[in-house]
Amino acid sequence: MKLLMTNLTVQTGKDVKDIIKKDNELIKERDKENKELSPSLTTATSTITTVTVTDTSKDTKRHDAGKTLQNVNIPKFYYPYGKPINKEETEKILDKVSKEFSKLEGGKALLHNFGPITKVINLPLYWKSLLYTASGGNKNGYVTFQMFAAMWRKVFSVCHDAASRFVKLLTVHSPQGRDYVDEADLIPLVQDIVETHPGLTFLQEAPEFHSRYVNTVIARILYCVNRSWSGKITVTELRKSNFLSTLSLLEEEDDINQVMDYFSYEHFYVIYCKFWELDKDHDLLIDKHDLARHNDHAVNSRTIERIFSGAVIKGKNALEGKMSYPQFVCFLLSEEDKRNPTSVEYWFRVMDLDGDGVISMYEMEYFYEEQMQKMEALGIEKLPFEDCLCQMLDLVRPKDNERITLADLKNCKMTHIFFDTFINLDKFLDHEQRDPFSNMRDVDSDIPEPTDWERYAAEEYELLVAEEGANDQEEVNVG
Ligand SMILES: [Ca+2]
Ligand SMILES: [Ca+2]
Repeated sequence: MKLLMTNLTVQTGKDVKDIIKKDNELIKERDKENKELSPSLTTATSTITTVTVTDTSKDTKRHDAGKTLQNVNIPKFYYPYGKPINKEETEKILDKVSKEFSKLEGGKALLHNFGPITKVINLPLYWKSLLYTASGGNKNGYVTFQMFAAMWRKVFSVCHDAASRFVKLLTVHSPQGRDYVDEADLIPLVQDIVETHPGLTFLQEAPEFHSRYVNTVIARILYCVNRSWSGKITVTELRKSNFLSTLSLLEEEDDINQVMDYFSYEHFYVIYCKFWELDKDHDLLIDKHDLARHNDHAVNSRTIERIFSGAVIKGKNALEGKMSYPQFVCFLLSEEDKRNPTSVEYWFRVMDLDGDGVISMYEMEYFYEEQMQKMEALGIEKLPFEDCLCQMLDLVRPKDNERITLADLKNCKMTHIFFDTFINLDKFLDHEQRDPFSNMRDVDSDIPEPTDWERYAAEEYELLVAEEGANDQEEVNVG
């Protein structure tokens, strides 16, 4: 079947007609053999229908051929939101769930009873809080089978794939009927993970850390998934991301630190410690002077100014010249992995001073000036701007040599070097001393190499642990 599809795309006119004819006969034959086509076969066959109709819309004769094919009784095959569950199946599922409820005292399920219920309906374990909340558990204090069944029919009869179900479950009680998930919607989900994941049991004794962990995870989710920067995660964004598959992974992986995307406790620990160092008064807000101290003033002051100017961080805090903790999470992720797509956008916003969508020579010079001053102060031989510019144009190879667009930078494999040249002197000098190709990722390798962020987080974690060990030793000695 696959072969046939490939042929169809390269053939035109008469050939297509012939193939359709043959295919038509083939389908009839198969229908005879087996009335119920297997799902994969159905999909493949019907894909041809679509191709035919699109390809021949201008040609009546060929269009007729398409029609002939459509007249064949082909079951619906295209389910952009997943295949709906039929009535019979729904009843079966609800029957199973009902049995689970009947095991409970008074037929009432609390959140901790939702693990088995979630598994009975074949959903990933950590969807349990979603199901509980969507059934009215949070409001009511418990869920009855009737409440669950009402929710099930409301959500699962209209949403048939994981992403749309996820959004619907989180927004089912929203009065306006939203089609996106925001920061606040995700709190109960991550809170439940903190409370019940075996890899976070040690946090039971430190509830004060729960909200910090929850905020970190949610900031990371938005950073990676919410590609539109709107604060509203849509079904499409969710589908394009790896978030739901990562969420399923939590169930199989007891060591949460192995789940590097979003959930790693070690990553959280590093981010939070870095913030704690800067936030001297611990009000969970930092200003530009605090941020400037990050990594021993490695980030240029012009860059810091830009971050606080409203180019990157927005909202009430930003107007008051403050950066919130979730905003710091985005900063650190961007600063430590300048190859991440969100990071590229982050630094592009910083460097595009006039917001015209391109980085001009003037803008590069503005940021490079400060690098030159720093090099002078350190007594390092300076690379003149003209030479630096040549190097950068060579590195990025923009479509237009006069300016650099976001697309140019996204296409470039060494975008991190470009940004560090203007933003971070330490890293710039580091790149200068290294062979620029030495830390390029091996694209052909099967094993995914750690990202710059993962590498940074692992190193920092080691350092922090060693520091803590030394402090403990000191205390023992003093004691
Ligand atoms: Ca503060
Ligand atoms: Ca510009």
